Amino acid sequence: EKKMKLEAPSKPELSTSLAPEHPFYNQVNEVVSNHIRRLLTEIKEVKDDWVCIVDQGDLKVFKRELEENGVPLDPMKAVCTVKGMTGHEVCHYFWAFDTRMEWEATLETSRVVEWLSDDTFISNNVIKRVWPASQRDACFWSHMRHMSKSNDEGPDSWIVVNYSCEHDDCPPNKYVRITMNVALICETIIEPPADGNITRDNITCKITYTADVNPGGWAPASVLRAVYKREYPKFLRRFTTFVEEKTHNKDIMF
Ligand code: 6CM
Repeated sequence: EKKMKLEAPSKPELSTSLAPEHPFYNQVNEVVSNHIRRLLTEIKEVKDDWVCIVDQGDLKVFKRELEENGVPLDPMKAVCTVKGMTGHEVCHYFWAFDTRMEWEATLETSRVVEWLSDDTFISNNVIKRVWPASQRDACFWSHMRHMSKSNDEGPDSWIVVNYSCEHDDCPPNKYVRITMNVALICETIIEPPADGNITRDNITCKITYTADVNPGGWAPASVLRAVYKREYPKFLRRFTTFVEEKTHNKDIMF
């Protein structure tokens, strides 16, 4: 079974277990491709208008100030480098529903609405209330995949996307519905040891996290921006510490 999984993704259309006739198939592939394209082109672009709001060396958070009819939409981006874990492991835990509440500090509750395939599910997440705004919730699909490589030399990469959607079993009725387009892309860098035996000491993971969140209605910009500045670095620290605890005494999942 393992061997099948390793061989299957050579064709891009086969890199998801979602069936091509599934109603979400085209959207998932399109959104994932856009994230990958955005990441690849941004590397080449000269410094654009991202402003660094947190710099802790191994962890940096950037934003672009954007407002629409008084609603702050600031796109966020964070880069974080962690040792001792692979991109596959980091993506797995960002995607995995059963452990989400162990690291998610901004959620009050989270439930699965529907499994679409073994790499994609829809969940409903109620976000803790932020005073003085009304409480929010979100409904989004979470999808994880291995990124196919253009050459054998480059780092191995994985991606998770959380993208807002609608679902009959998740109507927006109790809370203000936020919408989002979130991606976590991880590259695994291996420094090959002289003896050829790779341990966690030889592994570094480079995480790029992007979040476009629309608070879905009035939200005081100053409060929201303060929440973002505090919560995004906190999330990345807490989440990567969680992955480290989960993986440090387990076999490496490449
Ligand atoms: O990406 C993160 N978590 C994911 C899995 O749960 C998922 C969730 C994203 C939600 C991000 C929105 C948080 C916004 C919180 C404030 C909104 C309240 C408005 C009130 C205004 C005053 O992709 C980690 C998310 C880390 C969040 C900082």
